[in-house]
Amino acid sequence: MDSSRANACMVNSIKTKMVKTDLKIKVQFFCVFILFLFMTLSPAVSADAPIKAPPGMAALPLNLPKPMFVGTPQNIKGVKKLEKPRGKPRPPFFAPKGVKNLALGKKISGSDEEPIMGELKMITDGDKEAADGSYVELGPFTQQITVDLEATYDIYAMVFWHYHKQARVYFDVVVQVSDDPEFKKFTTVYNNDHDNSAEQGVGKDNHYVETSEGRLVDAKGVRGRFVRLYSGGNNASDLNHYIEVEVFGK
Ligand SMILES: [Ca+2]
Ligand SMILES: [Ca+2]
Repeated sequence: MDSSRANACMVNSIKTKMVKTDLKIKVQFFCVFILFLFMTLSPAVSADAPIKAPPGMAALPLNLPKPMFVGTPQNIKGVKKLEKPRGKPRPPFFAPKGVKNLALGKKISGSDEEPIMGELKMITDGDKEAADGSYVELGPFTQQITVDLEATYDIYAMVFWHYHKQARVYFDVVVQVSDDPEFKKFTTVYNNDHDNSAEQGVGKDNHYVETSEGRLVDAKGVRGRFVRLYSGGNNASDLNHYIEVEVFGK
């Protein structure tokens, strides 16, 4: 082999090496790019993706009060059939588009018209905060309050707050809907009175810990004008409390 051929051979070999190195860099760059894409996109995929509303439905227009405690409360013992706290925000509740809180500003009557603290009208005044001065304290044992919506509506959900300054469980929580103020006929949408001590029938629903999210009950479109809520004391005392009751329908 003469020297010029040897040189040409060497140049070719260097060129091939350069092309290989160039390809290697491109492959490395591509891998880094894919890794970058994966890292930036994967949290959005793994986190709770927003749940899409079914056609014609929308999430309830809820406006929640400030939470007063976080985490799992430890001070509640000996309550049977107690629901485990979710530990994360409640998923959206979908109802037909256009539902609104029909209870806001509506008249309240009940078994204790002269509360120990506060006034019944505070139950539908829109204030849902946990502070002293924002809740109504009713007498001990079984008590009921009734909201008059002033017209008959299709009711899809109720959200109610007994108390949320500290973790509490209220007993004999029964919710009924009726078209007549005497409740001769009614539909029960929630009942956790497992021994019928409130005499509204034996319920199968869970006990639950009150939080700033309130208790949301699916009313499944039941028609009615009057909404009645019973309770029979709580794990801390025999007294009954309400901060707010919302009734969503149209
Ligand atoms: Ca209120
Ligand atoms: Ca009971």
